[in-house]
Amino acid sequence: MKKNILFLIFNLGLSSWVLAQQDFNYDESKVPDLVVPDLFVSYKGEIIQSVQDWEGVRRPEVLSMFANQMYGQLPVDYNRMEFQEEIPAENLYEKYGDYKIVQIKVYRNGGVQTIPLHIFTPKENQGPFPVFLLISHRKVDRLIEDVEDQFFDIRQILSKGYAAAVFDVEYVSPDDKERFADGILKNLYPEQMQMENGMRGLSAWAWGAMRAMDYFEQDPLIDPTKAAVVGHSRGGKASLWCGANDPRWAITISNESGCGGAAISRRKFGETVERINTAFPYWFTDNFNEYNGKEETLPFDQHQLIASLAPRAVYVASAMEDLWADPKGEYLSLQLASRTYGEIYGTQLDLPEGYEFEPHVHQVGPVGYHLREGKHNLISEDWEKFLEFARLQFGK
Ligand code: GTR
Repeated sequence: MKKNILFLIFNLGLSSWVLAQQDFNYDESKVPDLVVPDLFVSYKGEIIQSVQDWEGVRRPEVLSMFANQMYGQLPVDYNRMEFQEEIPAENLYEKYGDYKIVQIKVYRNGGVQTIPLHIFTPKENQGPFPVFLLISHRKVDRLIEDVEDQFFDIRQILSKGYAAAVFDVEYVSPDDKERFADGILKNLYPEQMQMENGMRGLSAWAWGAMRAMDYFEQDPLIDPTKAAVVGHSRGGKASLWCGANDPRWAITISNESGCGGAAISRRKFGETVERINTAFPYWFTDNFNEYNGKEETLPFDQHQLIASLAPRAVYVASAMEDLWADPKGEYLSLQLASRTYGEIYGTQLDLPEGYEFEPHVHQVGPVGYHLREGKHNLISEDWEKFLEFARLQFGK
C-alpha cells in the first residue's frame, strides 16, 4: 500500500514535471534569428586577431564576465591540501583494474573539506595512464556497486587503457536547494555566499574537479597531461566551466548539458534562463537572474564558453529525444566556437554548417560532436565515442 502511494506520488511529480516542460518552445520556426555576440570583438570594440589578443584580452574578459554574471567566482586559494589513500575492502572490477579511494582534504582559514575521489587504474600495462574524471551528481557508491552501470562505464574505460575517476558533488556542494552551502561554501569560502557574483553550485563542482587534477598531478600512475573532464547535464555545465578556467585539462566533455551548458541561450529552445534560475536557484550566481526572459541582453552566449577551451580539445554530445537540452543549440554553439581554432590558432576545422536531425558523429581534430538516438542520459555508447575521441587526441 505504502509502495503504491509512493509510486503514485512519484508519477504525479514526474508527470507535472513533463507537463511543465511542455510549456516551452520546441518549434524551430519560433526560434529567434541567431544573432550572438562576436567572438572576436572585445567589450571595448577592439578587433581580436592574434593569439596574443585572444589570450591577453578577449578570453580573460569573457571568462570574467561569465564569472560575474552567470557561474560565480572560482576561488583557487587555500592553505594546504592533503591526500590520504585507502584501499576499499571490495573491488567488483578486480578483473579489469585496481581500485582506491583518495580522501582529498582541503584546508582554508581554519575550515576543512574532505572529498572522496574514487580511482580505478587498468590492470594491463603499466602507468602512467591517461584519465577520465566524471563529475557526478548521481550517488557514486551506487554507480560503483552496479557493475552493469553505464553512466560511469568503468569496465569500458579500463578495458581501453584509461584510468577512471569520479567524485560525488555531494562532498563539494550538495545538489540541493536547501543544502548546497553545506560543503566548501560553508567550510572554506563562506564570504562567497554574501556576494552577488559569488560561487554557487556549478562553480563549486568545477572547483572539485580542479582539486582532483591537483591530485592527479602527483600520482605516478596517472598522466595529468592526458586528462579529460566529463559531466552529464548539470555535470556537463560544470565540466565546461571547469575546462574553460583550468588549462590543465587536455579534453573537456559535455554530455547533454543544454541550457547553461553547451546550448545557445538566445535560442530559447527547451529550457530557458528563467526556468533554470527558478528551478535551480543555487546553481548560478545571483546576478544571472537579471537575464530571466531577457536572453538577448546577456553579454555573452555559450559558444564563447566553448571557444575559451581552444586550442585544447572539446567534445559536445547530444541525444535526439533530449529536446529540453536543445541538441541543435548545442551543436551550433560548438560550430561557432570552432572558428577560434581556425582564425586564432590556425587549425582549420570545417565542421559541417547544416544540422541534420538524425544520428551523426563529427570528430574533426580537437573538436568532436555526436547526436545519438534516445533519451537524456549518459550511456556506454557516449563513452565509446568519448574514448575514440581521446584515442585520436592522445594517439592511444
Ligand atoms: C534538468 C535541468 C537541466 C539538466 C537536467 C539534469 O531538470 O532542467 O538543466 O541539468 O536536469 O541535470 O539532468
